Amino acid sequence: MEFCEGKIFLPCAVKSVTFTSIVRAAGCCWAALGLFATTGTIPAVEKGVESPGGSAPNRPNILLVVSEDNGPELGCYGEPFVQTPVLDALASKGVLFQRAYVPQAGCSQSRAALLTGLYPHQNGQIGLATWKFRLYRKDTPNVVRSLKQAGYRTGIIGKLHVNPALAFPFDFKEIESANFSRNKLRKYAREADKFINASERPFFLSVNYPDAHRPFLKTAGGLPGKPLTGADVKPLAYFGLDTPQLRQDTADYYNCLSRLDSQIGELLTVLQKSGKLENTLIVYIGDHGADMLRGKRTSYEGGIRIPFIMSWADRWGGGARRPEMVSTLDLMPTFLEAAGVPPVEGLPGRSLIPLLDGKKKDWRRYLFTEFHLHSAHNYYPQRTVCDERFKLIRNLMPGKVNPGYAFTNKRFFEGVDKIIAAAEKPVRGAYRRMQAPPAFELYDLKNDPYEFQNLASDPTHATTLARLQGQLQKWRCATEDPLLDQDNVARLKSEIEACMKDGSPSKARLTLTYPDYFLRVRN
Ligand SMILES: [Ca+2]
Repeated sequence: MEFCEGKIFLPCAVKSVTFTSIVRAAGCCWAALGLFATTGTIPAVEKGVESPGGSAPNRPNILLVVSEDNGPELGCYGEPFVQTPVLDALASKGVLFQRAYVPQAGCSQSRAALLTGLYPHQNGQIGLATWKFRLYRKDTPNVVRSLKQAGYRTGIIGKLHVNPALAFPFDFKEIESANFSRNKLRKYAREADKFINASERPFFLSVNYPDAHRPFLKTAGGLPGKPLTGADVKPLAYFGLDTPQLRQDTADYYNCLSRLDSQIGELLTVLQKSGKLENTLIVYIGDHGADMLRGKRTSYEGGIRIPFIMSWADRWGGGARRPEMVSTLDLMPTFLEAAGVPPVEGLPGRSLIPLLDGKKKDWRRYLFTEFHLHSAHNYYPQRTVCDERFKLIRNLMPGKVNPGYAFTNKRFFEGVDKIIAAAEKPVRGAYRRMQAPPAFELYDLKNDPYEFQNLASDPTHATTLARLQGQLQKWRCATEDPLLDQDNVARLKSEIEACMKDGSPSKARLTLTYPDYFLRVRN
């Protein structure tokens, strides 16, 4: 049990104004009512919302483009070998955020967070939907419901990947599979054409592309026309390693990004031809970093850092590059403000509109992320805080082996351990630390952007360490982190271990009751 400002942390007993307490207040009763009780509402989302068909003037359309498993490895972010002319042009007309993050480097976790505006530990989607992880409550406020209630048409093309899907009442749904085989790539733009041109009412459309998820397909649907080979590139810098295979992996990852770029080009052409481009707020993000060494499923920059580009006709832009730390948790407040919809109270994110309009001079000094698990293969909870220069990772099971290390390395990088063993000492140390993390990892992102040197034991950084530890604890208390209770850390571990069969997790055997005890009253 940890302490929050002099009091023992007690889930549900803490009566603050945070959104989580709204969820919990219902959740405490909901424990008696059963999971996902359909009775009752969460008042925050109802207040002040227009009736369907509401007619606030000049409400923009909102187009949210989400790519799969890629960090900011694009031309406009300075990546030298990849070809991404469409996204580079979008950035040159709009705004590019240089330091953008997701709250957790996993697909369902990231997507649920951006749609609800809540951290995974607040909304319950802490692992993959395909492994039974889910929102605590199906009536959790979300951007789809809010915009729909305000009269927006709502559409999604590509996968949602959040449980339960019915929590997100999209009017239009197409290509609901993940489509990792990259079938019918032209269908994305065709379906968007149908939806965008179906009505003059404003729309919210989320288009979710399969690239650059594994497998890294060199070509699909004839794209890219001239694929790169390993001889054309250098490995991603955060590997700290260089082999022909890693160069080939990097080349094929870039080929995925080029294909993605072409598809986004087709989508933007559809929007332009509809005549609605000028009144559409466009946001492009990745759902988390690449499925590479020290990438996806980690709290390193390769996992949590994403590309983030915004464009809204000529309202901002001219290729502005913003240094502020932003999160995909900022999207829901941004979209609601753009649509003239009152904000949902208690959300941790902030609208980007006042910032970009030049009306907001102060911005967050600290940004927070987390990790729980992906599937049942890799439970290793972490909490992270970044400031302008430093980053602190707190590992909540220090001394235990992180199963995520072997999961990634054996699955996709067979034999890489020998390469790591022959690498320079800081690189070897980084991989060893990933495998068996200490309680704290402190990195100087200014001088060590790829996180090879842990400064947590360096006395010259003791003040920074203490400051970030304090900020992290303050945030965990403010957001009512259920893993402040070490019993919850251990109980979820037990549930995960109980599904093991013949040395591997079995989805069929997995029973998850964390939505109950993460919110349970303790007294
Ligand atoms: Ca993903």
